[in-house]
Amino acid sequence: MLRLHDNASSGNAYKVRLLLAQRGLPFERIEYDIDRGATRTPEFLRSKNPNGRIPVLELDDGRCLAESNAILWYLAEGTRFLPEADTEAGRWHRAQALQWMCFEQYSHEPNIATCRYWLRHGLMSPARAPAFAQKRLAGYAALAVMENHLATRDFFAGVYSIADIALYAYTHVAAQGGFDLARFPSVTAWLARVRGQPGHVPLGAS
Ligand SMILES: N[C@@H](CCC(=O)N[C@@H](CS)C(=O)NCC(=O)O)C(=O)O
Repeated sequence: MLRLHDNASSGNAYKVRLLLAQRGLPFERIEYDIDRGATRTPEFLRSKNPNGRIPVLELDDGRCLAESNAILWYLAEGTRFLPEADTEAGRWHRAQALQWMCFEQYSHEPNIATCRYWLRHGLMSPARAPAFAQKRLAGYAALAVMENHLATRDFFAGVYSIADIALYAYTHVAAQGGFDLARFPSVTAWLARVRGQPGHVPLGAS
């Protein structure tokens, strides 16, 4: 059985739990206390992820795959969650899915998820305030990019795909990072469309 090295409040891990649920794939969860360095032990670094982070998907034969979006790609290949490249339109939507997943990792998650983490884990301090303000600005800029794209589209890459899953994970809890989603009506409508997909599970219950 697939094994997910996991943390219940992590949006990166939730991406994987959501796709596993939507694909109906059974899996075993192993919870890590990331606040106490549970993913930084020599054993974890040696056998699960040398980069010391969850999520990690462990296959039946013991191979381990890290990086949430790489895991999504692996699990989505050959399914409706990742467009096929067998037509020009499919090839385009597939590349768009990758484009938005790169955007998520470079422009969205480092800002919105980090603000959420700092606020929820009691990590705010006067020394951190300038970095927080900078991430808040960059997070709002990412939300504005999404708003503009979604103003004329239902989903990020043509149809519902792993690009939507990747971006949903931290956008739907952006308020926990101090972001006001009411400013982004197209993003808010898209969140509802994603929640309405068959097999959707919420972050807390997945
Ligand atoms: N780019 C990675 C980021 C993974 C990541 O930052 N994981 C966090 C939890 S969301 C973690 O394991 N933190 C524990 C640590 O860094 O020690 C991904 O998308 O999977």
